[in-house]
Amino acid sequence: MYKGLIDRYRKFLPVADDAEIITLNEGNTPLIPVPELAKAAGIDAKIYVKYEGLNPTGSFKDRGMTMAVTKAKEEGMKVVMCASTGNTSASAAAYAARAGMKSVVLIPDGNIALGKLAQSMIYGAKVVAVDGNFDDCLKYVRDLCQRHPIALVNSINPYRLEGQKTAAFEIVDDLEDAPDYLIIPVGNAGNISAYFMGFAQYFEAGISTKIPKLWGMQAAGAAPIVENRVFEKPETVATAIRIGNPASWEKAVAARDKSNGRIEKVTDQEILEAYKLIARTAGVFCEPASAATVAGLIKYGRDIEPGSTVVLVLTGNGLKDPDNAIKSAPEIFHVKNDIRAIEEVVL
Ligand code: AN7
Repeated sequence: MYKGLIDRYRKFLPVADDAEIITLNEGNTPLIPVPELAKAAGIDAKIYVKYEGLNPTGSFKDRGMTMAVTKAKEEGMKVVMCASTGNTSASAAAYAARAGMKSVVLIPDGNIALGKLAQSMIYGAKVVAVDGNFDDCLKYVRDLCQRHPIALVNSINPYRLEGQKTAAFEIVDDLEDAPDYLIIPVGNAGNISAYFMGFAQYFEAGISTKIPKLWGMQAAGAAPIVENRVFEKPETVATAIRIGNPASWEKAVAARDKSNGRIEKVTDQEILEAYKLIARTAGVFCEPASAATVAGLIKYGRDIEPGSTVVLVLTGNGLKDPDNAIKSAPEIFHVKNDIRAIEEVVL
């Protein structure tokens, strides 16, 4: 039976032999071929999506959280805390519940997707909605965790990246080598850094023959790395990556440069078009931040060498953000309770 990513990749992870593993059997997510996207982008490439929305709380954050909460528990902590644009808070709340610990989450008031808020609440987190943005929340969390015995579980916690790097392992294990390109959304910039670690470790262990070019995608209204400046007021429909001063900025730049990759921006309009495109052509529903990868493929795909293998990381499930889904596809037919009225709209 599959027992989660710590069990599967233990020899690559800093976990003590006798540690109590806090897991929801995260990881082992499908790599789905999407030839429809090659067609839409007009390129000759084998394209796959790594559908991280199928993790237990619906995002890639669970990979990091199984590690971070396992470690916090081992260290005897009773409370975990994070700042979040939504997914980290949902995951932290779930794994804390699993561990019998408390969780406190700081979120930017009014700027997280509905599903993520619902998750944090039902898993029993103390939800603190701050009149500020993610970057403000992270500043307060750093301060509080320094002054109180609370485990910080944002991705500045190094165990988070250790867990998240396993997604790179899974991709290589599935493809039997690394892809040529990996396209990934960039917010706080932890995940692109984690993928680089994972691909580099497998390459150094001789399991893969190359390290993919990492292409990070930021939203145009929250593109600090692309423009090399802090965004004081980040703004984007992709609230998951509405971050103006990423904590892992330097790590992400190193991942970009060492992999011969790039970090680019895509507009909200491009993100929303891509969000609909992948749902309608491939039958895959992801959240807007994840669709930034699809937008990036459409926008920059002409630079991909013909015959390449490309993986897009779809970091979060579309169900997280029902408001944007409904806004993006507003046509719905309201009819009378009557066969003729129904027949009229059906045909
Ligand atoms: C769906 O939950 O930062 O570049 O607080 O939820 O590693 O930050 C979420 C980030 C991409 C960006 N896609 O990853 C949070 C948070 C989705 C996300 C990202 C996030 P990083």
